[in-house]
Amino acid sequence: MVMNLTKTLLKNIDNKEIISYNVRFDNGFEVEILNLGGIITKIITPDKNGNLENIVVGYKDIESYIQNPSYFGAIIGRTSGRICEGKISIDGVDYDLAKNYNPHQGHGGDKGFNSKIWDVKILEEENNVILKLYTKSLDMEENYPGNLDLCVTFKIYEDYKIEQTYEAISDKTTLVNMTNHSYFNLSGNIKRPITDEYLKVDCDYILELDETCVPTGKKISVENTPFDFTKEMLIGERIDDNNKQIQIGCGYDHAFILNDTKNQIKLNDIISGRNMIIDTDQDCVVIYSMNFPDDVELYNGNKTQRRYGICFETQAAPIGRNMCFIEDSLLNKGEKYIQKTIYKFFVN
Ligand code: G6D
Repeated sequence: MVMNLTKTLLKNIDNKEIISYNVRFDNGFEVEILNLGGIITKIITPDKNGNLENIVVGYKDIESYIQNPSYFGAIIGRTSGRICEGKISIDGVDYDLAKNYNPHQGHGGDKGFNSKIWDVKILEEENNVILKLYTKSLDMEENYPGNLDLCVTFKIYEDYKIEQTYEAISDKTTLVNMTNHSYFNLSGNIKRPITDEYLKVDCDYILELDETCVPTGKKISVENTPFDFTKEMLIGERIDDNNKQIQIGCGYDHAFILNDTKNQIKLNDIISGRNMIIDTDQDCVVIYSMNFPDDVELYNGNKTQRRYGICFETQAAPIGRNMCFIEDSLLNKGEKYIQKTIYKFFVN
């Protein structure tokens, strides 16, 4: 395996170094990850004509990633998605979490895992490079109980595959529900909207959202709805349908309950010929069609635009009304949280 690994010091903040780790194989496959939030800034793959282009949405500069209002590419935690009114109860003890997604908590609170500077260890194997990211989350950080030891592993294979493993262990029973918040766009260098791309999801139900975008606890069959991707469908086909759940999310911003199969999510861009498959051990994936873009400059010189990226946030069900689904995020004292999600890329 011929590969280049480049570490680059991007900036010093609060006496800590923000460093990018760039892995590039001789076939052109390139992945770049920051120690800040484990942010994926580049996944470069060829299109059907061999053009190497970035298929994740990203900002122009590191200052924008420090703010990262849209969580581009970041590790999300302790929890993903919203927690209804930021209220949880664990072993009979009530906790009030930050309402940074007013009136709810979102993505782990005011300072979630996306804002941490992680320690990084690098290992090289026969056909892959492993980046292991480590950090701690202290007891009552963002008002969650328990001292957490965390490790997120990116195993990057030269045959266009990224295997992510999320691990956590806590000295008290707490909540952990992590994910990655990359925005994918297979057109390459964010050329076209993701409404041009086709999606297939092995999912028969979504979680119903209330008007404030938290789960009600009910499931809705996708049959004959804009959420039915059981057969490949153009993302733009029904994204603006006159459907109550679409109107609540202003597009897709919903937890799709995944069938217990492999390779549950398939994204396909016919014009570039690029394909992506996601295989996860998680029960859900929140699919977010970038309905609320921020106004920050991207690496291609444009401002962030609506529907120019799509997120597949593999996770346990977000915690909704009456703390529904909280049991899916519980991590008992001394037990290990583990999640595996694999991204595979190929050209038709
Ligand atoms: C919006 O509702 C969406 C979230 O799902 C997304 O994660 C965030 O923007 C970046 O709040």
